[in-house]
Amino acid sequence: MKYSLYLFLVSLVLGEDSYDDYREFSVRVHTGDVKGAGTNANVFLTVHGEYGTTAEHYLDNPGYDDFERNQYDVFQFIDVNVGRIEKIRIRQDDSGYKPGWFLDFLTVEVFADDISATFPCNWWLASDEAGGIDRLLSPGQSCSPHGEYGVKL
Ligand SMILES: [Ca+2]
Ligand SMILES: [Ca+2]
Repeated sequence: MKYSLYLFLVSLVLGEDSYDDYREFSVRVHTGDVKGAGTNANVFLTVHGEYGTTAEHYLDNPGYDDFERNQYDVFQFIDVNVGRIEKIRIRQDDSGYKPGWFLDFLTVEVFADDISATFPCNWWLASDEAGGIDRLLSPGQSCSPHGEYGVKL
């Protein structure tokens, strides 16, 4: 697995003590099933947790048309161990044709620590919709201006 190799290389650079401070994050995204939901804009995710914050990660499966209507997409990246997930920043760069994106939900998981956080956005990330293209969300928090959806905090 390429991520195992990556972890190995990280461990060589940082030393064994630091190896344990890195985690593989798995991100599962469902684009909504409404007209125009899909996007070809570039999408970026940052994870904020109890111990710190990841870099901003470009969510892309190369050669694949991500973020299309009613489609599930899965992404993985390695970054620092942030512990319990407290917030995410999700944004798109408004590029491409009809870049508005209807994000149904997004789940971030760290399998190694049995950590999972779901963000039931249920709304547009679009420059012409409430909230715009750049959102900071807590677990269970909807993006919708029409009120909560899913898990109540
Ligand atoms: Ca796309
Ligand atoms: Ca669109």
